[in-house]
Amino acid sequence: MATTSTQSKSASKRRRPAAARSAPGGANGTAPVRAPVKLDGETRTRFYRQMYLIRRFEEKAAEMYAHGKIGGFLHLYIGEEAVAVGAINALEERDHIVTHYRDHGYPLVRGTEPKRIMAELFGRETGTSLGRGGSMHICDVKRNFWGGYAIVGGHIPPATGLAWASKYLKQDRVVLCIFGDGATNEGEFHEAANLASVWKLPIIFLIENNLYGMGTAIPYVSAVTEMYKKACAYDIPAEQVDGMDPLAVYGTVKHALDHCRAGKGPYLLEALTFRYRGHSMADPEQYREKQEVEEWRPRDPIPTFREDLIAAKVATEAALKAIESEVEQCVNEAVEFAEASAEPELSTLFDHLYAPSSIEQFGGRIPEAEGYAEIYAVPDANPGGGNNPSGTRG
Ligand SMILES: Cc1ncc(C[n+]2csc(CCOP(=O)(O)OP(=O)(O)O)c2C)c(N)n1
Ligand SMILES: [Mg+2]
Repeated sequence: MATTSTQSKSASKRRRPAAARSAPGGANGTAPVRAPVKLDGETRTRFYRQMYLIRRFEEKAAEMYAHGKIGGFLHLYIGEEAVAVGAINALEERDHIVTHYRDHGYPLVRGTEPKRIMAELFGRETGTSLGRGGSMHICDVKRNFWGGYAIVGGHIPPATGLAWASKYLKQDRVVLCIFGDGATNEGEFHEAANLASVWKLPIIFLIENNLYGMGTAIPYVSAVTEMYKKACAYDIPAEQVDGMDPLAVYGTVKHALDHCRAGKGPYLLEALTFRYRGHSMADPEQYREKQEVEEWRPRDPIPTFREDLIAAKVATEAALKAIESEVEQCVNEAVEFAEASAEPELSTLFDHLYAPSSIEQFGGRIPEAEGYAEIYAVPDANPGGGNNPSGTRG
């Protein structure tokens, strides 16, 4: 129905796009919705623990941010946990993961120690990036988790390059490249999707459609509001999947992996999900009604999956409570570890900027380090505390 005034048009755009909220469609909207896979009770209970770990880890991180213990940006994944758990459990260890800045959940599922991720958020030398990256740049190369990129869409071309390397070297490794709905409006996405299709690269483009890019609802910035439809421009098969159901995500990613491993080229998935918190800790959420967030509460993947486990007699209430208190302890220990860890020494500021081969090219010296002390005053404390000292937005 046509809108009659600017005001009503704005209001309708703020509401969730009806088309994107309907039942997930199949490959390019034509195939039937994929039936959820059946997994044994132990695996499903493990999925629950992983989702609960992400949730409690991030709730604790938010608390630490409020106390000024974590600086810079902090983008929470609360509400989207089923996507990471379903997708990453479907992968083999040799497969690669490349993602955006909302990145604490993926390494938690991949097996990175929670205390090293928390230490990274605290900017400590025991962190996953030795305290130099912070929240948006968690990485764990040993587990083929390549991070954590802050530039929207910027990681899609390098992820596609990894897929090209895998094909060229005949490694049978698939790349899982994760990004938001907003990133699909960036040129990098289109350029990478095009070449991935032309070269039949083993890459899964996994879009987390949480309805917003920062404070902008999808219809304001995207002519196509159902993300999976963008794949047809590059002849890439695509599906929507319920991103609040880890089993649905798992099954769909497995299917996409089979497609990639068979040499048929890329696959694109759109996980329909929702973030219950603001875009980042600095977001006052003025662009959406509280009611919209409440409407999504019944679909929260954690209590719903918990209820399912009990109803199916996969786990008892007591068993799940035991898991929850073990996770609680694990998160508290992560904070204790981070607090007890040292900040990186100032004298190491220029370490790890270049690969060893590049340093050799510079005659064993780091160019940026030259004359540093004379040019810059050495900061004696963190002036910004837990808030964004640069004043930039992101
Ligand atoms: C190239 C670029 N433009 C703008 C920004 C600022 N920015 C940070 S996150 C974000 C929203 C991205 O939304 P989406 O891709 O949907 O991911 P979500 O945050 O919803 O998970 C924007 C615009 C940026 N980091 N990089
Ligand atoms: Mg988004």
